[in-house]
Amino acid sequence: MAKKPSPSPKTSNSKAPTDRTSGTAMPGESPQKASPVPPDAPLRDAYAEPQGRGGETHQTAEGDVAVLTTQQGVPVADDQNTLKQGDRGPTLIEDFHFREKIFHFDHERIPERVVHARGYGAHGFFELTESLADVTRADIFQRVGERTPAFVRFSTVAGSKGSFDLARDVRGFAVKLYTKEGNWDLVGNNIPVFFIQDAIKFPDLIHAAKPEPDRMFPQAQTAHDNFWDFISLSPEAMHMVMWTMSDRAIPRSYRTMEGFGVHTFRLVDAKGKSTFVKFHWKPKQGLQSVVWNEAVKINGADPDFHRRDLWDAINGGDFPEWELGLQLFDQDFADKFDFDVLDPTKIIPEEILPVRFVGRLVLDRVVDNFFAETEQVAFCTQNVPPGIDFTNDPLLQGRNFSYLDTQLKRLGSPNFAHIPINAPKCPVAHFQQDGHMAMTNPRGRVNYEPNSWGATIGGPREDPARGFTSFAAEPDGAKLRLRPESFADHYSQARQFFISQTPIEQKHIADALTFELSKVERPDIRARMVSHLIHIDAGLADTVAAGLGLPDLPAPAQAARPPIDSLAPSDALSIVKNGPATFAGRKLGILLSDGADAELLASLLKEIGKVGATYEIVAPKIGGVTLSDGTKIAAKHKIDGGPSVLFDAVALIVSDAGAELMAGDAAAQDFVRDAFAHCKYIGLTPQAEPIFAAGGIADKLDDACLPLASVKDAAQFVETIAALRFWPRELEVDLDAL
Ligand code: HDD
Repeated sequence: MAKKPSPSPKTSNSKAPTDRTSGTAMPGESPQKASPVPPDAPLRDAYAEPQGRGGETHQTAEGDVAVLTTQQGVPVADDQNTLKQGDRGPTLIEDFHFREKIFHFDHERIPERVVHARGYGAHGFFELTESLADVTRADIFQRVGERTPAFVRFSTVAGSKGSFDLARDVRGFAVKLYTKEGNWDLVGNNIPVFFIQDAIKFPDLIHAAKPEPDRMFPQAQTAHDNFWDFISLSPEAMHMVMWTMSDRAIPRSYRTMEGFGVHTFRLVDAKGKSTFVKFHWKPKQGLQSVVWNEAVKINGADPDFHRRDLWDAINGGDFPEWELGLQLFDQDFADKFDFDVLDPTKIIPEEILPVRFVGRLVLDRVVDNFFAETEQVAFCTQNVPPGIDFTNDPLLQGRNFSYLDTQLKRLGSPNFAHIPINAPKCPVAHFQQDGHMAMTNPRGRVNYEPNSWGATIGGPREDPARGFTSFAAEPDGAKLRLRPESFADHYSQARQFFISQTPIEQKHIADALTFELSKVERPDIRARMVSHLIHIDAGLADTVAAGLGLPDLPAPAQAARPPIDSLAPSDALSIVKNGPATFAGRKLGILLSDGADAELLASLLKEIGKVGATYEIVAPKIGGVTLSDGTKIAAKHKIDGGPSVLFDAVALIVSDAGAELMAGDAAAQDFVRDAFAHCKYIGLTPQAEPIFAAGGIADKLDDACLPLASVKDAAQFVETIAALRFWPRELEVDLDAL
């Protein structure tokens, strides 16, 4: 808005400023406040209380209400107006309260994480269910039943802090365990392998995946030239690409994904004997993902879908839980295994080496403050307690170097371990001191060792028995800059992953590759990618090539080592084969109209409650509906705010009149069409038929469109929807044509 030259303070009261004379609200101001201003009223008369403080925006401390103070503890009298010379300024730099408030605001942001910027955390505990005293001295694994406090942060990798939750991406699964012998950070992902074998390639991988540097798009997605250029030039990435193009990269919830430590680590016992270990987190909730078309729509309907899901589940007392599983093996197994156990692009199939379950991780408390906890939490792969140790996996070795640097950059001080979320919950005693924001400098006269000040004031001492000792690994050979020959097979396990999927999961992988590569502008990059797929599965390569409209199938990429095509499929790699057994923890969307059958609704809600699931009511108006028995029920969503993509299954309980009204509503049509296209189970009263007819699917209803004709049907419906999706629909119906 144009400003007139400022009148002198002396004349300022005689005439209201131009901005204030219209009687309409200025931006950020409520119309009610601005409307009483007569055209030429002096500012103070119009806006101030008799005391001249600025009207009803002041809320003063009375009774038990705390007094607002500055950071120095000085009580504040007026937080609405800066200190001015006269009514209309200028503002005085003497106003220390204003200066401090704005200064602090100006510094509220810290650098977002260079990767995994968008994340969400929660507190909980780890409980040991089986002692590992025979293989490790790690304190956390000694006493069955003992609980160790935990903080977990889930994340996407590529998107910025403000990006949407359902990007096609790897999910971070970082666990901080506050053990009695120091913090253990297991900084893993929901995918057990990584794109690259050596940490020196990490900056290139991430540069290629993030938005392209000149245009700064696309945000939070790998569907662009740079990513596929890099990937198609890095055959080692092929195994992980199979995972990221699968539905694993669009999980339904953080609660329904697995976590993996990825690398081979070591457990070390009191005598220094080492056992190799791979860590797994298996969700009690079962595995579940969404489909791509649904993910795209969820991002619009609720960009915070995963955050809200975790928040609601924990606050609703439905605490997510994972079992900690270990694959333990010795050097002999490592020597005989088909691949190098130090290669982070390889798994050890569970069928070859079963997972031993030794504990559970439960998340039972949301954070008090997102910034203080989720944003400031600092994970470092090198945080391990005695009894847990590293291997020479070159990716892990590089990570151990990187994370500490990152935390200094992000949190701005070497004292980031003093921040409560990062501070160990066991005693800490050392001579490190000072630096920015030091909170817990050592006390006393002595700040060095060795010293001769004696036990009382001399400070902490080393403990060769309790202290961390590294496993005494023998050096492997000469100093070289090369990739071992044993890391050279890039396709065999990619193929194994693909053939372990159900047909519908294989179709989703082919669809995802076709979609992503169709966003790549350069045809040579598309073709180069297909040249790798030929080694993974000929049918997959053909489907993607046809989907992209490649004129010819390219020649196969040159393989550093001929792929093994005899690896057996592994059921553990499929999501569909590892889904839940009940609808527990899932959400039913119930679309209601006025006149909906009250009895039927009551019995459906009862059944939903019985299995430990939740529901949300969707209705034409947010005020809710009046049911057949005259009772009113509030809605959680208006139809266009509660599309069916937000739910695991849907039910439509409507009256004839209600259905007729909804049939003409595009949002209601989308509600049923999307639920159908995403292979969801749908419960419907006979009256709902016109909505399906308007959505163009009345003649396609199948075995997963279940009648809700009477109260008796409710129990059967809730039992059936435990299957979550009716996949045959996608193989039988051309859902793209809907
Ligand atoms: Fe990393 C963050 C997981 C390789 C360098 N990484 C970060 C987070 C997760 C992972 C879950 C987020 C932690 C949080 O929630 O705060 N990273 C992995 C996995 C990898 C991996 C499973 C391979 C197996 N990372 C990796 C390499 C490097 C990094 C090879 C560098 C050499 N990662 C970082 C980082 C980040 C990070 C730059 C960014 C923010 C942070 O550390 O705290 O240091």
